[in-house]
Amino acid sequence: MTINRISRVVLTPVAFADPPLLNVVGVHQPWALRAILELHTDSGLVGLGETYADETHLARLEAVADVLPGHDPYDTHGLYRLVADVLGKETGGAGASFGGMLDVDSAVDTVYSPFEVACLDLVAREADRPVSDLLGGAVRDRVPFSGYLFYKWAGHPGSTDNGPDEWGEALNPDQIVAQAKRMVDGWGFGSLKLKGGVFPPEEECAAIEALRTAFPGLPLRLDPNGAWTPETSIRVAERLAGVVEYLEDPTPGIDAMARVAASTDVPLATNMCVIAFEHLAPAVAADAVQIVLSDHHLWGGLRRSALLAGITETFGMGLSMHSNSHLGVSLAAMVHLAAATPNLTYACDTHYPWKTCSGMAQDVVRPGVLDFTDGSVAVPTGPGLGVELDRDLLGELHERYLSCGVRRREDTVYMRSVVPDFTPNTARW
Ligand code: GKR
Ligand code: MG
Repeated sequence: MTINRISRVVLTPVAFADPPLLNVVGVHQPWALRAILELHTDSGLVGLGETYADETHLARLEAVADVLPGHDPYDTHGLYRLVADVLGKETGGAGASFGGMLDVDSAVDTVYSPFEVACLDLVAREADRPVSDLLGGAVRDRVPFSGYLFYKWAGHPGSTDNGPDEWGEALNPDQIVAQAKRMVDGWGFGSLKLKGGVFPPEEECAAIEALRTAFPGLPLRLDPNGAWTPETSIRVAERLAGVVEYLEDPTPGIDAMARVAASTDVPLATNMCVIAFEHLAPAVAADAVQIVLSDHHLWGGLRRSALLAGITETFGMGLSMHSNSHLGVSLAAMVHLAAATPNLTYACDTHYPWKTCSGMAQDVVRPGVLDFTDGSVAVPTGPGLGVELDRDLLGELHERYLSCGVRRREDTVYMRSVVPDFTPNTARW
């Protein structure tokens, strides 16, 4: 049998409009960045990946892209070694800023991830099977997502018309409930997550309680990204016991999370204190978290995320899925992974509904495959990831990248351009 080798690598940074979503470190910039990876083979197949596009990360992706031609897409272990070799001593930090929220020690997993996804896309396309089959097969044919609610300004302060965007302002419980109604009515979400860490915890608890009244049957989550001290977290857990299905990263760090966990029965989830394999042993030993949020962009691709799922199952932990602002190639990969992960029983996060601004092109994949019905996305059954690039859309979003001037995610810098004395709210309350 002839093995298709990678013959050409194309990396395209793109930008899409993003509303002013507030979080613990500041506010989303008007443009969110992503990089779209294409691996072409001798035989004309194209495998796709999607990742962050902060400039340091892009430079690292380019360095791997330069040496990849000739590589066998089946050889993902070899690919991992190759990425580690190329990065060499340059592995400090993720290379993506995560708005300033996360401290990642090594770039190997984040750089490897889109290449691995694109290799699996290639292998699955060649086999004429969906990527989920390479991960053990889909155990569900739809993947449920939760509606991701954000406090937000009415519009971006510097926007040309300076007026509200189509979502409008959400700075109090009533406005959060209105936002949730739009999410539930438009997408059919069957659970809701509120991004907190923006206002004092009493206000955010009031928003959760308002959501509980408005949506009596829906599981709710609150994620302040470590904005609270352990004492405050314990107080919030007492108030929201029986109201939230979990509290996500109430306080920063494994030790502080363990203190909170020891004082409450409310499950604690994280995508901040357990973000790499080396964090699992100390977190388990301290019984710091009951649910880990996986994220294939951060954990080194789909198969390493499946490995994470096995570890959480072994230790009796729950598994959920984290998201950052993303496009359809990432959504397809998330759906295949979630479909093929039996113990991923929580609805996954997604920022996808926020890509609705101003009638502009907002994705790079051809429409029709990844539609939300009843808050869930059908697992694509076509070969590979099941999504195809629309070259016109890709070109348009790349042009926007070139003209928008944003080169890295900087929530705090952007916030300070509006509120000069802003400091991140980490462990503030
Ligand atoms: O998009 O502002 C945001 C979120 O706060 C994101 O950066 C987080 O990584 O969604 C994330 C989370 O669950 O912590
Ligand atoms: Mg989180």
